[in-house]
Amino acid sequence: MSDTTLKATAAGSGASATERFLTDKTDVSGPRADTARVNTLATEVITTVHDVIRRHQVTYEEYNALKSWLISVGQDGEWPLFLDVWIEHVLEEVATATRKGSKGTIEGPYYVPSAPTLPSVSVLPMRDTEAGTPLLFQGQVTGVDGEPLAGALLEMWQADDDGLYAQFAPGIPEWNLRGGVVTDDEGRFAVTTIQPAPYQIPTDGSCGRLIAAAGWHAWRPAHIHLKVSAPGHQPLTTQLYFKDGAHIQDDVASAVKPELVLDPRPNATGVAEVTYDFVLAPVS
Ligand code: MBD
Ligand code: FE
Repeated sequence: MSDTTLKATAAGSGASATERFLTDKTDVSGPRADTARVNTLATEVITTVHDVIRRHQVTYEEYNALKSWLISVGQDGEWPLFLDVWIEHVLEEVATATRKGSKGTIEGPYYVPSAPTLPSVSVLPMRDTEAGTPLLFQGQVTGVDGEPLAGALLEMWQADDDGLYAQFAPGIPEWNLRGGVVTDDEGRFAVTTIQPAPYQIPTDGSCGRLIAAAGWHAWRPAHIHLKVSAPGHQPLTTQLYFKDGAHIQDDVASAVKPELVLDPRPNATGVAEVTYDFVLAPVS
């Protein structure tokens, strides 16, 4: 394969994320939102834009720059990225405000369902040459009364040591650093993985252009994504971060919470190890 085929590009990851969303999340046969609700939300969004234009005396030049940028977000396939980076954290806050159990955070654009399932003690699928510091991640899944949840599914996905996700960047095996770990009879799991690298929003696409134009930075702190599910319980979508990691205080996606920060320590064999338990709320 040539260098260009293997290069991660904004348009490449954007196209994959858009395709993923259209496959998993758009149920065209589902119920339509009711007219009153659409009227309320659409009117409020549009009038909020009107207010911004008046308040800041927005010019035609700026209006055309916005038009051109909105068109390019779609062309780059970066709507999933844009929405999950700048909007999803408020959705998550509203959706889980009264939920009991572990705190969660946003899903982001790179979840893929039906990853290979793995036993409770596993190595996350990785290349023989996988770069990065090994990490032993272990814990227990329980309900809110402390009852162990045997056979819970702990889906994990993460970036590699280059900050790239399998299926959204070229040249990485399909299920690399992705898997669904099944908890044992006591709800426990122990997974060997690597510590992911921080993630940079692609600088060569529309989201990158917005970030550069506004003088922001493009970084998410290193994180491991998880979806924890068990029958009779509400699934938990979360991410875990690393204490003192770069951008832990200024995540571009505003998705860090103090409850989600790991502090791995070397174990007797010198491998970084951390224990983190998940508490799932019952279905309401
Ligand atoms: C990511 O890896 C991510 O987790 C989010 C939320 C947005 C962009 C990239
Ligand atoms: Fe991520």
